[in-house]
Amino acid sequence: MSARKSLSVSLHFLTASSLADTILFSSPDYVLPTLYTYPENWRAFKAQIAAQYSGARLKVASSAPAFTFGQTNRTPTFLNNFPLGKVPAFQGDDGFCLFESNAIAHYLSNEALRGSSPQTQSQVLQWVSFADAEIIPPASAWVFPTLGIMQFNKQVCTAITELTMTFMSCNLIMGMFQRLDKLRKNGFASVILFGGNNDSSISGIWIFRGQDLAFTLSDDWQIDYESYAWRKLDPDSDETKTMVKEYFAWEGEFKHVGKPFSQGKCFK
Ligand SMILES: N[C@@H](CCC(=O)N[C@@H](CS)C(=O)NCC(=O)O)C(=O)O
Repeated sequence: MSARKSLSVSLHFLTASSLADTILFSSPDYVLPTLYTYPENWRAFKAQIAAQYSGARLKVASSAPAFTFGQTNRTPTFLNNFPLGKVPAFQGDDGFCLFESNAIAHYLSNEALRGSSPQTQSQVLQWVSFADAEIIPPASAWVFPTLGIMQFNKQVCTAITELTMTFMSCNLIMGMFQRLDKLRKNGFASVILFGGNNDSSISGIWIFRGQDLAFTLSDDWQIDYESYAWRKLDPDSDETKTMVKEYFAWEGEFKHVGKPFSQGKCFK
């Protein structure tokens, strides 16, 4: 059989209830191989799906008291096993620790899933890499708006978020600009901090080269943009013309914000 024919690619959509079947209780709870995650984490699903196909035992710890995302993964015990503090994270009944969802899925697989020849093994790696590099970034860009995480993402965008302390807010803008360093050739932004302590907002106008918001292209760029609500501006509308004028001049009424100008920063 040619390598091409021997490979079939399937896309699996498993519901949370079918994934719950992955938990096969055959020994006391505390010695079960455990996957730490938060509920409905698609990265964890990769490992859960592999375990479901291979029959590997797996306990999913995704809620209190076993695991609380944002808390348990910051404890010294967790960080000692998983220095990045990220999930999914796996600990075997022998104490073996593993992070990175693809590695965990690989570990929980069997030969049928991993491939039995160098060719099929490489093809598995090919599709895993293909999904990470070619599918997930654009899929995230399409899915996030439907979840309301990112409302619009074309050409000219404005972003707004509510904040407490003005000095923190300003560091937030500069931190975001620093992380976006490589984007400088392709984007320009004027971001303004409005209001004072306990009543401040960050709002800005971004202009990007190309048709899509660039933030999904790098993990590092995604740290900040999800905190903001994005709205596409119509370049021909009077509202946009006024906003562009005000944001670039750092003066004006800023009607849509309703707080006084505090300070501005430009990304260029
Ligand atoms: N490349 C990693 C990504 C893991 C990751 O980014 N996990 C996030 C949640 S989806 C996390 O645990 N973040 C916690 C933190 O950064 O504090 C994988 O595929 O497992």
